[in-house]
Amino acid sequence: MARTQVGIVGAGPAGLVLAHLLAEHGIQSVVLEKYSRAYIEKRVRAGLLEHRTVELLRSHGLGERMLREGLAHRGTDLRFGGARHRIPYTDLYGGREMLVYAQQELVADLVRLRLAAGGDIVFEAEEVALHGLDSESPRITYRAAGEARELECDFVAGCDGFHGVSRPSVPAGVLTTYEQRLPFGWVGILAAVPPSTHEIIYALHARGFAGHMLRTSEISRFYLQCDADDVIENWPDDRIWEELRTRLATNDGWTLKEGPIIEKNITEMRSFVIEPMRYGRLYIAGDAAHIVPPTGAKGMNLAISDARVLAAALADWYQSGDDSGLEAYSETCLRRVWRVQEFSNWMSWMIHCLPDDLPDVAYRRRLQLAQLEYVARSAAAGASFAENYVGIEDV
Ligand code: RFL
Repeated sequence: MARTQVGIVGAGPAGLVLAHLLAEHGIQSVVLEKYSRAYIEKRVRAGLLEHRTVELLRSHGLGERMLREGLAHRGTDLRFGGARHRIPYTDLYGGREMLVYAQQELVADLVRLRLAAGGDIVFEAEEVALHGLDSESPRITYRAAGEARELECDFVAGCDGFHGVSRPSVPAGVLTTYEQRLPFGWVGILAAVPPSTHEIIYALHARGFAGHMLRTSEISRFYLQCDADDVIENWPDDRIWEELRTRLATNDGWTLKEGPIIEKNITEMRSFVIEPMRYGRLYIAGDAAHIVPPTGAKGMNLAISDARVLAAALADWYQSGDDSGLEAYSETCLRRVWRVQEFSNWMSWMIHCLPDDLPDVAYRRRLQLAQLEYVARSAAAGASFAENYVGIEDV
């Protein structure tokens, strides 16, 4: 049986950042990833990095390409009632910028750097199963390259996303689950067209939310609010462009650049948290432990934040036997998780068209406008938005 110090399930942002940070402390790990390297390096997801995420990656030598190719961002364009309102979040939050850099590019960088440093990542690891999590030497069984394998560890890090095996490996009754499904979804598209904006657009229109996010100078990302149970077959390309034109329109002559759609899908808007984020020697991080609706662009940032907390706690344990960081892991992470839950929930309700069957919907729509006006016009409200959006430093 093979042995390592920390067995990491999942090569997403949480698992890969954790492997890097542990290696800096001389702690060995093996990362077990269900899919191929080519697949995870092409999987389109997040794109907006908080200032503290960028600083973490940069300060650990993981951000060289990200800093070269990423697009720095200093403000957001909030649209409602046909007017645009710029929220200069960098000015409102101590000069901190955000960076647009696609998640799959970051994953590709983290994989390349890990392998170059001699790190162990097993791709296409199938049938991963966790055993003895309440003992001092948990084991992971899996199949790779056609053979059954077993890995003994001191700790298991469950970084395998929302649909992984780590969370379901915890015995029933240990975890408390909190969840909410929002009554709308997002049609997300990637189009081969230069951006029509320098800054991310969030627009509320009577027909629903529309968002224009950025990727590169040739590729743009757009989102449209749809029904929670809608299917992508209802969204031919013509309808998507028509809705984007209508919902993003302003009364000052702004125009939308259109081009071929290269990818489209529907994302559900879900909030989910488990407590605690640990069981015995299993520590759960990232989407495996919590999900936020994509509105606030927080999921990947939160996943990397968990990895940072876990790496520091494990380093203390290995260096001096101090287990206080590990004992506090769940509580430390959950403080930020709930701050981000509240922000993502607040922003989601502010920027989506409320469904007609919601109780008191007429009243709530008026409140929503009052809220948008306040964020757009008040420096204090703008500063609160900025602190959360750019990434609150201490929670
Ligand atoms: P990941 O990225 O899902 O990685 C988990 C890894 O585990 C593997 N895996 C397994 N491996 C072995 N055995 C198993 N049984 C396994 N099951 C799964 C998976 O293949 C995968 O490689 O989780 P992690 O590391 O926690 O990272 C979380 C982020 O990926 C996620 O929160 C973000 O993508 C969310 N998100 C955004 N986050 C941001 O910070 N900024 C954004 O701008 C942003 N935009 C978004 C988003 C998510 C979106 N979708 C797809 C819901 C936009 C969208 C549309």
